[in-house]
Parts: sequence; structure tokens; C-alpha cells
Amino acid sequence: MTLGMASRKALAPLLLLGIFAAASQLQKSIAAVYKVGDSAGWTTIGNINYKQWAANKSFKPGDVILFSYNPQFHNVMQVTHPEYQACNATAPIATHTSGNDSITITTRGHHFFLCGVPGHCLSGQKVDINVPRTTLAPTPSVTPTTGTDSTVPSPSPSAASTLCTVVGTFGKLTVSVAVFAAFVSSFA
Ligand SMILES: [Cu+2]
Repeated sequence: MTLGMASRKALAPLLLLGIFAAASQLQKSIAAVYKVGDSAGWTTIGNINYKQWAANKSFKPGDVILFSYNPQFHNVMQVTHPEYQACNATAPIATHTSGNDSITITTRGHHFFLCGVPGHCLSGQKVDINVPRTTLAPTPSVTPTTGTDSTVPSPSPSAASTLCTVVGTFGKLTVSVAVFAAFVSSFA
């Protein structure tokens, strides 16, 4: 009984660790929604530094990038790197014009966006969403260790005792034989 209590106590931190690992794994898998420019949104007003805005974010595949703006004045165009650098809005990969565009980033690498309204990109309305290709720690597959730990078989005492009995029997037999031999030899 006391052994059972002790092993259960020992398992508690392991169980907590398992729950923590599962929770952190869950948190990793939940996609984040990033509103470009935060409360200011997607605009030319206030000279928002979108490069700086993106710099302290750690984007992951599955994250949603939300562009919030007045569609009368702005739009969102996904462009190539050269187009991003040159503020070239003539051949975008995709164009969004709803004013509330949720774009899910599914691939790693850079995703370049700019406003296609003339002059806006040049005044800084452009953003580079970079999902790092190499992560520092590749997400390991969580193996449930807590379940297996509790079922580790204790060394069977019956096997050991059986061996003892066998050895004991052999020992007794040997002694008996020796005694018998001595008994016989004394008469020889
Ligand atoms: Cu604009």
C-alpha cells in the first residue's frame, strides 16, 4: 500500500510535466491572428513603420494576417520580392480589396504585401511577413510517457523464490547423498 502511494507521488510531477508539454504543444498549434499595424491598421497616416511592426513577431505557418483599412483609400497586394522593393503594383500575385482581409500564411519564407494605390507603398505602406524556414527547435512528437511509467512490472518475487526452492532442494539432496555416502563408506 505504502509502495503504491510512493509511486503515485513520484508520478505526479511526471503527469504535470506531461500536461504542460501537451498544453505548450497545443498553444504552438493554435494559429495567431496578427492585425497589421495593430490599432492603426493598414494606412499611410502616422507613418507607421510596418517593418518594425513585423520585426518583433514570430510568424508561423497557419497564422492569419489581418489587413484592416478603408477600401476607398487602400488595398492589399501580395507581390514578389523585387516588386516589393520597387513598389511595383502592376503584376501582383494576389489583390485584396475588402478592407478587412484575413490572409492565412500557409508557407514558410517571406510574404510581401503592399498597397497598390499610387504613392502609398513609396510612403511606407508595405510589409514583409517572414515565416522563418528553420525553427530553433523542431516540434517533437509528444510520446505519452506517463502512461507507460505506471505499468513498469516489478521484479516478480515468485520466480526468485522458486529458484531458491530449487537450489535448496538440490542442496538438501546433495547433503543427503553425502551423508548416505559417508554412511555407506563407514560400513565398507
Ligand atoms: Cu494605401
